[in-house]
Amino acid sequence: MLESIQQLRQSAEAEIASVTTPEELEAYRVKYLVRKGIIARLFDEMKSAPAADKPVLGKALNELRSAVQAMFEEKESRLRKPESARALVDLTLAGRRGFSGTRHPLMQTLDEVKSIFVRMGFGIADGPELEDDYHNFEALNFPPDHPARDMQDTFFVSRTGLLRTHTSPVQIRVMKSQKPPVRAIMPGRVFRNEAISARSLAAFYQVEGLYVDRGVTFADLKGTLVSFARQFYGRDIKYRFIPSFFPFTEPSAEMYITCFLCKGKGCRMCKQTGWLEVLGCGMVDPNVFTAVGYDPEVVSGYAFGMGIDRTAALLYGVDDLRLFYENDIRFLRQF
Ligand code: 2NL
Repeated sequence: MLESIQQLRQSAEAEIASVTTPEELEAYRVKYLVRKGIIARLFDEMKSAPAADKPVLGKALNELRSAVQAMFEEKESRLRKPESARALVDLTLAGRRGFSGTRHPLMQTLDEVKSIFVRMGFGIADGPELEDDYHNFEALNFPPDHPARDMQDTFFVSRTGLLRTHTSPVQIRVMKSQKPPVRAIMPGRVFRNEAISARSLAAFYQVEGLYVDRGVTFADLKGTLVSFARQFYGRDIKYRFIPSFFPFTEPSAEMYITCFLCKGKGCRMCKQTGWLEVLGCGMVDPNVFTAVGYDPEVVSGYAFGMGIDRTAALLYGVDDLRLFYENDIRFLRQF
Protein backbone atom coordinates (compact mmCIF):
# COMPACT_ATOMS: atom_id res chain seq x y z
CA MET A 1 0.00 0.00 0.00
CA LEU A 2 2.92 2.30 0.75
CA GLU A 3 4.05 1.84 -2.83
CA SER A 4 0.71 2.79 -4.32
CA ILE A 5 0.70 5.94 -2.12
CA GLN A 6 4.08 6.86 -3.59
CA GLN A 7 2.85 6.24 -7.16
CA LEU A 8 -0.28 8.25 -6.51
CA ARG A 9 1.79 11.19 -5.37
CA GLN A 10 3.82 11.09 -8.58
CA SER A 11 0.75 10.97 -10.81
CA ALA A 12 -0.94 13.75 -8.79
CA GLU A 13 2.14 15.93 -9.32
CA ALA A 14 2.20 15.17 -13.05
CA GLU A 15 -1.51 15.86 -13.42
CA ILE A 16 -1.51 19.19 -11.59
CA ALA A 17 1.20 20.40 -13.95
CA SER A 18 -1.06 19.82 -16.97
CA VAL A 19 -4.07 21.63 -15.45
CA THR A 20 -4.70 24.92 -17.28
CA THR A 21 -8.41 25.69 -16.81
CA PRO A 22 -10.77 25.97 -13.82
CA GLU A 23 -12.74 23.00 -15.23
CA GLU A 24 -9.65 20.77 -15.26
CA LEU A 25 -8.82 21.94 -11.75
CA GLU A 26 -12.31 21.00 -10.52
CA ALA A 27 -11.93 17.53 -12.07
CA TYR A 28 -8.61 17.20 -10.26
CA ARG A 29 -10.22 18.13 -6.96
CA VAL A 30 -13.04 15.63 -7.48
CA LYS A 31 -10.57 12.92 -8.38
CA TYR A 32 -8.29 13.32 -5.35
CA LEU A 33 -9.70 15.47 -2.62
CA VAL A 34 -13.47 14.98 -2.14
CA ARG A 35 -15.00 12.61 0.40
CA LYS A 36 -15.35 9.88 -2.23
CA GLY A 37 -12.03 10.68 -3.91
CA ILE A 38 -8.97 8.48 -4.23
CA ILE A 39 -7.28 9.68 -1.07
CA ALA A 40 -10.38 9.25 1.07
CA ARG A 41 -10.73 5.71 -0.30
CA LEU A 42 -7.15 4.92 0.73
CA PHE A 43 -7.92 6.13 4.25
CA ASP A 44 -10.83 3.66 4.24
CA GLU A 45 -8.58 0.86 3.02
CA MET A 46 -6.05 1.64 5.73
CA LYS A 47 -8.64 0.63 8.35
CA SER A 48 -8.28 -3.00 7.25
CA ALA A 49 -4.48 -2.96 7.28
CA PRO A 50 -2.55 -4.73 10.05
CA ALA A 51 -2.48 -2.61 13.20
CA ALA A 52 1.32 -2.47 13.18
CA ASP A 53 1.36 -0.81 9.72
CA LYS A 54 -1.27 1.80 10.53
CA PRO A 55 0.98 4.55 11.98
CA VAL A 56 3.31 4.48 8.94
CA LEU A 57 0.45 4.31 6.45
CA GLY A 58 -1.47 7.05 8.26
CA LYS A 59 1.54 9.35 8.20
CA ALA A 60 2.13 8.68 4.50
CA LEU A 61 -1.53 9.28 3.66
CA ASN A 62 -1.65 12.51 5.65
CA GLU A 63 1.44 13.74 3.86
CA LEU A 64 -0.06 12.78 0.51
CA ARG A 65 -3.28 14.62 1.29
CA SER A 66 -1.58 17.84 2.39
CA ALA A 67 0.76 17.74 -0.61
CA VAL A 68 -2.13 17.32 -3.07
CA GLN A 69 -4.16 19.95 -1.22
CA ALA A 70 -1.21 22.37 -1.42
CA MET A 71 -0.69 21.72 -5.15
CA PHE A 72 -4.41 22.28 -5.71
CA GLU A 73 -4.48 25.56 -3.78
CA GLU A 74 -1.40 26.87 -5.50
CA LYS A 75 -2.83 26.13 -8.93
CA GLU A 76 -6.19 27.58 -7.90
CA SER A 77 -4.69 30.93 -6.91
CA ARG A 78 -2.59 31.00 -10.04
CA LEU A 79 -5.60 30.33 -12.30
CA ARG A 80 -7.71 32.93 -10.57
CA LYS A 81 -4.93 35.58 -10.72
CA PRO A 82 -2.76 34.88 -13.76
CA GLU A 83 0.73 36.43 -13.79
CA SER A 84 -0.23 38.93 -16.50
CA ALA A 85 -3.25 40.12 -14.50
CA ARG A 86 -1.04 41.23 -11.63
CA ALA A 87 0.47 43.98 -13.81
CA LEU A 88 -2.90 45.27 -15.06
CA VAL A 89 -4.08 48.83 -14.39
CA ASP A 90 -5.37 49.56 -10.92
CA LEU A 91 -8.57 51.44 -11.68
CA THR A 92 -8.78 52.79 -8.15
CA LEU A 93 -5.57 54.83 -8.51
CA ALA A 94 -5.75 58.57 -9.24
CA GLY A 95 -4.80 59.47 -12.85
CA ARG A 96 -1.36 60.69 -13.78
CA ARG A 97 -1.07 63.98 -15.68
CA GLY A 98 0.52 63.36 -19.09
CA PHE A 99 3.36 65.63 -20.26
CA SER A 100 2.95 67.14 -23.68
CA GLY A 101 5.79 69.14 -25.17
CA THR A 102 5.69 72.85 -26.09
CA ARG A 103 7.01 74.75 -29.09
CA HIS A 104 10.56 75.95 -28.51
CA PRO A 105 10.57 79.66 -27.55
CA LEU A 106 12.81 80.48 -30.53
CA MET A 107 10.37 78.79 -32.92
CA GLN A 108 7.41 80.53 -31.27
CA THR A 109 9.14 83.86 -31.82
CA LEU A 110 10.09 82.97 -35.40
CA ASP A 111 6.53 81.82 -36.18
CA GLU A 112 5.06 85.06 -34.82
CA VAL A 113 7.44 87.19 -36.92
CA LYS A 114 6.67 85.09 -40.00
CA SER A 115 2.92 85.27 -39.54
CA ILE A 116 2.91 89.07 -39.20
CA PHE A 117 4.88 89.51 -42.44
CA VAL A 118 2.85 86.88 -44.28
CA ARG A 119 -0.33 88.79 -43.35
CA MET A 120 1.29 91.92 -44.84
CA GLY A 121 1.85 90.13 -48.15
CA PHE A 122 5.40 88.77 -47.83
CA GLY A 123 6.37 85.34 -49.10
CA ILE A 124 8.85 83.08 -47.30
CA ALA A 125 12.09 82.01 -49.03
CA ASP A 126 14.67 79.43 -48.05
CA GLY A 127 18.26 78.73 -49.07
CA PRO A 128 21.41 76.75 -48.22
CA GLU A 129 23.35 77.23 -44.97
CA LEU A 130 26.55 76.28 -46.78
CA GLU A 131 27.22 79.20 -49.09
CA ASP A 132 29.99 80.64 -51.23
CA ASP A 133 31.90 83.89 -51.09
CA TYR A 134 29.97 85.34 -54.01
CA HIS A 135 26.45 85.01 -52.50
CA ASN A 136 27.47 85.80 -48.92
CA PHE A 137 29.76 88.79 -49.62
CA GLU A 138 30.63 89.74 -53.18
CA ALA A 139 27.08 90.23 -54.55
CA LEU A 140 26.14 92.07 -51.34
CA ASN A 141 28.66 94.83 -52.03
CA PHE A 142 31.42 93.56 -49.78
CA PRO A 143 34.45 93.87 -52.12
CA PRO A 144 37.35 91.44 -51.48
CA ASP A 145 39.52 92.65 -48.60
CA HIS A 146 36.98 95.33 -47.64
CA PRO A 147 37.08 96.00 -43.85
CA ALA A 148 33.27 95.44 -43.64
CA ARG A 149 34.05 91.72 -43.84
CA ASP A 150 35.84 91.95 -40.50
CA MET A 151 32.48 92.63 -38.82
CA GLN A 152 31.45 89.05 -39.60
CA ASP A 153 34.20 86.64 -38.57
CA THR A 154 33.39 83.79 -40.92
CA PHE A 155 33.64 80.00 -40.75
CA PHE A 156 35.30 79.06 -44.04
CA VAL A 157 35.13 75.41 -45.09
CA SER A 158 37.31 75.89 -48.18
CA ARG A 159 38.83 78.83 -50.08
CA THR A 160 35.38 80.08 -51.18
CA GLY A 161 32.95 77.76 -49.32
CA LEU A 162 31.62 79.12 -46.04
CA LEU A 163 28.77 78.94 -43.52
CA ARG A 164 26.50 81.89 -44.30
CA THR A 165 26.95 84.78 -41.87
CA HIS A 166 23.48 86.19 -42.62
CA THR A 167 20.41 85.11 -44.64
CA SER A 168 21.06 87.82 -47.28
CA PRO A 169 22.48 85.28 -49.77
CA VAL A 170 18.95 83.86 -50.02
CA GLN A 171 17.77 87.29 -51.20
CA ILE A 172 20.48 87.30 -53.86
CA ARG A 173 19.26 83.89 -55.04
CA VAL A 174 15.62 85.04 -55.03
CA MET A 175 16.39 88.21 -57.04
CA LYS A 176 18.52 86.28 -59.51
CA SER A 177 15.71 83.80 -60.10
CA GLN A 178 12.77 86.18 -60.49
CA LYS A 179 11.90 89.63 -61.81
CA PRO A 180 10.60 92.48 -59.61
CA PRO A 181 8.34 92.93 -57.74
CA VAL A 182 9.89 90.82 -54.98
CA ARG A 183 8.41 90.80 -51.48
CA ALA A 184 9.69 88.07 -49.18
CA ILE A 185 11.26 87.28 -45.84
CA MET A 186 14.10 84.81 -45.32
CA PRO A 187 14.23 83.07 -41.93
CA GLY A 188 17.07 80.73 -41.08
CA ARG A 189 20.23 79.82 -39.18
CA VAL A 190 23.42 81.79 -39.63
CA PHE A 191 26.95 81.28 -38.33
CA ARG A 192 29.69 83.57 -37.08
CA ASN A 193 32.96 82.82 -35.36
CA GLU A 194 32.03 84.65 -32.16
CA ALA A 195 33.26 83.95 -28.66
CA ILE A 196 30.19 82.33 -27.09
CA SER A 197 28.76 84.24 -24.13
CA ALA A 198 25.46 85.27 -22.54
CA ARG A 199 25.15 87.93 -25.25
CA SER A 200 26.51 86.25 -28.37
CA LEU A 201 26.35 82.85 -30.01
CA ALA A 202 28.22 81.32 -32.95
CA ALA A 203 25.03 79.90 -34.49
CA PHE A 204 21.72 81.76 -34.26
CA TYR A 205 18.49 82.52 -36.11
CA GLN A 206 17.81 85.53 -38.26
CA VAL A 207 14.93 86.88 -40.32
CA GLU A 208 15.66 89.23 -43.19
CA GLY A 209 13.11 90.86 -45.44
CA LEU A 210 13.18 92.45 -48.86
CA TYR A 211 10.76 94.47 -50.93
CA VAL A 212 11.77 95.55 -54.46
CA ASP A 213 9.52 97.27 -56.98
CA ARG A 214 9.28 100.50 -58.98
CA GLY A 215 9.03 103.50 -56.66
CA VAL A 216 9.66 101.88 -53.25
CA THR A 217 10.78 104.56 -50.77
CA PHE A 218 12.09 104.90 -47.23
CA ALA A 219 8.50 105.84 -46.26
CA ASP A 220 7.40 102.33 -47.32
CA LEU A 221 10.17 100.88 -45.18
CA LYS A 222 9.08 102.87 -42.14
CA GLY A 223 5.38 102.17 -42.63
CA THR A 224 5.94 98.42 -42.88
CA LEU A 225 8.45 98.11 -40.04
CA VAL A 226 6.46 100.33 -37.67
CA SER A 227 3.36 98.27 -38.41
CA PHE A 228 5.36 95.11 -37.70
CA ALA A 229 6.71 96.51 -34.40
CA ARG A 230 3.24 97.57 -33.23
CA GLN A 231 1.84 94.08 -33.92
CA PHE A 232 4.83 92.30 -32.41
CA TYR A 233 5.77 94.49 -29.41
CA GLY A 234 2.49 96.26 -28.69
CA ARG A 235 0.10 98.98 -29.92
CA ASP A 236 1.54 101.85 -27.92
CA ILE A 237 5.30 101.56 -28.42
CA LYS A 238 7.20 104.62 -29.60
CA TYR A 239 10.03 104.20 -32.08
CA ARG A 240 13.05 105.95 -33.56
CA PHE A 241 15.32 105.31 -36.54
CA ILE A 242 19.03 106.10 -36.12
CA PRO A 243 21.47 106.30 -39.06
CA SER A 244 23.77 103.27 -39.33
CA PHE A 245 25.93 101.43 -41.85
CA PHE A 246 25.51 98.16 -43.74
CA PRO A 247 27.47 97.40 -46.90
CA PHE A 248 24.30 96.33 -48.78
CA THR A 249 22.04 99.29 -47.94
CA GLU A 250 22.30 103.05 -48.43
CA PRO A 251 21.02 104.84 -46.47
CA SER A 252 20.98 102.44 -43.52
CA ALA A 253 19.32 102.69 -40.13
CA GLU A 254 18.71 100.91 -36.86
CA MET A 255 15.19 100.83 -35.49
CA TYR A 256 14.64 101.26 -31.77
CA ILE A 257 11.43 101.01 -29.77
CA THR A 258 10.70 102.34 -26.29
CA CYS A 259 11.62 99.74 -23.70
CA PHE A 260 8.45 97.76 -22.98
CA LEU A 261 9.66 96.84 -19.50
CA CYS A 262 10.13 100.36 -18.10
CA LYS A 263 8.10 102.24 -20.75
CA GLY A 264 11.12 104.38 -21.57
CA LYS A 265 12.12 105.41 -18.04
CA GLY A 266 15.38 103.41 -18.08
CA CYS A 267 16.02 99.96 -16.60
CA ARG A 268 18.41 96.99 -16.70
CA MET A 269 16.91 95.61 -19.92
CA CYS A 270 17.47 98.84 -21.92
CA LYS A 271 20.71 99.62 -20.08
CA GLN A 272 19.13 102.79 -18.65
CA THR A 273 18.58 104.29 -22.13
CA GLY A 274 14.81 103.71 -22.35
CA TRP A 275 15.33 102.34 -25.90
CA LEU A 276 15.73 98.83 -27.34
CA GLU A 277 17.39 98.14 -30.70
CA VAL A 278 15.08 95.77 -32.58
CA LEU A 279 16.35 95.61 -36.16
CA GLY A 280 18.64 96.97 -38.88
CA CYS A 281 17.34 98.19 -42.21
CA GLY A 282 17.94 100.41 -45.22
CA MET A 283 17.39 101.04 -48.93
CA VAL A 284 19.03 98.35 -51.09
CA ASP A 285 22.38 99.60 -52.42
CA PRO A 286 22.40 100.11 -56.25
CA ASN A 287 25.48 97.85 -56.45
CA VAL A 288 23.40 94.93 -55.11
CA PHE A 289 20.78 95.50 -57.83
CA THR A 290 23.48 95.57 -60.50
CA ALA A 291 24.96 92.31 -59.16
CA VAL A 292 21.62 90.48 -59.53
CA GLY A 293 20.79 92.01 -62.92
CA TYR A 294 18.16 94.55 -61.80
CA ASP A 295 18.41 98.12 -63.16
CA PRO A 296 18.88 100.50 -60.18
CA GLU A 297 17.56 103.34 -62.37
CA VAL A 298 14.22 101.52 -62.67
CA VAL A 299 13.65 99.70 -59.37
CA SER A 300 14.27 100.53 -55.75
CA GLY A 301 13.71 98.58 -52.56
CA TYR A 302 14.21 98.25 -48.86
CA ALA A 303 15.64 95.43 -46.76
CA PHE A 304 15.84 94.68 -43.07
CA GLY A 305 17.21 92.07 -40.72
CA MET A 306 16.68 91.01 -37.12
CA GLY A 307 18.20 88.39 -34.84
CA ILE A 308 15.55 85.99 -33.52
CA ASP A 309 17.54 84.85 -30.48
CA ARG A 310 17.98 88.40 -29.22
CA THR A 311 14.35 89.22 -30.03
CA ALA A 312 13.12 86.16 -28.09
CA ALA A 313 15.42 87.04 -25.17
CA LEU A 314 13.98 90.56 -25.05
CA LEU A 315 10.41 89.34 -25.31
CA TYR A 316 10.66 86.64 -22.64
CA GLY A 317 13.13 88.41 -20.36
CA VAL A 318 15.85 85.76 -20.81
CA ASP A 319 19.25 87.13 -19.76
CA ASP A 320 21.51 84.44 -21.28
CA LEU A 321 21.15 83.42 -24.96
CA ARG A 322 22.84 80.06 -24.28
CA LEU A 323 19.74 78.91 -22.35
CA PHE A 324 17.90 78.55 -25.68
CA TYR A 325 20.30 75.81 -26.77
CA GLU A 326 20.86 73.87 -23.54
CA ASN A 327 17.39 72.31 -23.88
CA ASP A 328 16.96 71.99 -20.14
CA ILE A 329 13.35 70.81 -19.85
CA ARG A 330 12.82 73.00 -16.75
CA PHE A 331 13.67 76.07 -18.85
CA LEU A 332 11.67 75.05 -21.93
CA ARG A 333 8.49 74.17 -19.99
CA GLN A 334 8.11 77.81 -18.96
CA PHE A 335 7.10 78.94 -22.44
C1 2NL B 1 20.70 93.26 -38.79
C2 2NL B 1 20.62 94.05 -40.04
C3 2NL B 1 20.07 93.91 -42.34
C4 2NL B 1 19.75 93.66 -44.70
C5 2NL B 1 19.96 93.10 -43.44
C6 2NL B 1 19.84 93.09 -47.09
C7 2NL B 1 19.85 92.07 -47.99
C8 2NL B 1 20.00 92.37 -49.34
C9 2NL B 1 20.12 93.65 -49.74
C10 2NL B 1 20.09 94.63 -48.78
CL1 2NL B 1 20.04 91.13 -50.48
N1 2NL B 1 19.95 94.34 -47.49
N2 2NL B 1 19.68 92.80 -45.77
C11 2NL B 1 19.68 95.03 -44.81
C12 2NL B 1 19.80 95.82 -43.69
C13 2NL B 1 20.00 95.27 -42.44
O1 2NL B 1 20.29 93.28 -41.14
O2 2NL B 1 20.91 93.79 -37.73
N3 2NL B 1 20.54 91.95 -38.89
C14 2NL B 1 20.57 91.06 -37.77
